[in-house]
Amino acid sequence: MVLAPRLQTSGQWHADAMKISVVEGDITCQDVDAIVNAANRAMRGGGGVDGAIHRAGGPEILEQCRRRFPTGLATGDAGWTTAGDMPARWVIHVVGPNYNRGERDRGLLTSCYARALQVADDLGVQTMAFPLISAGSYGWPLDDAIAAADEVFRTATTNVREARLVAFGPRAFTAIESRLGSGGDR
Ligand code: AR6
Repeated sequence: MVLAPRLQTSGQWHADAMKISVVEGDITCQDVDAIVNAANRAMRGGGGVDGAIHRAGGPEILEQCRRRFPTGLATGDAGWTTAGDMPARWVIHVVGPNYNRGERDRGLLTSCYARALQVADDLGVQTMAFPLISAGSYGWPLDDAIAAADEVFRTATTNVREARLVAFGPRAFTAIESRLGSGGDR
């Protein structure tokens, strides 16, 4: 599916100083300091958003993955590369739990968002865009995948000024908008 960037954009919700927002589109087009990749433990590319990021960024992302992550990355952890040809400067790669294969510890999913924000702080990132980690081929139920992201965004201590969720299609957009608009479960 090919989507124009920012087909829709919706409101802004504030959690302390960090803005939480949602756009519908392709994360590779986002003009932010860092985009987050939903990778796998091998850290050598893949399908879904991982494939799109490697294609759009070009071969330097894989080269850096090989150099920086010779043995891959643990589930729930995050690490960075530069973003090659994309508008963003950095890619922060995370490895979500594979729900379809029985990895259902929700702490591993929230850890991806928390670790991504920590790595972003290390890099001095102010604006970043996230996909819905684990909500594609790894099969995490959509509403809970959104809730996990929202919970971390609302409670994290970070210097990041904007966390933008990128919805890949109208169904995800509507679900995210509904969650953010409700103010979560605080
Ligand atoms: N921009 C924004 N979101 C996207 C894009 C895009 N270009 N493409 C897909 N999504 P997935 P996972 C959404 O499967 O579930 C890969 O093969 C998608 O609709 O990319 O964490 C990796 O290498 C969904 O909402 O990641 C791993 O092996 C979300 O991104 C495995 O898939 C995540 O879907 C990771 O599975």
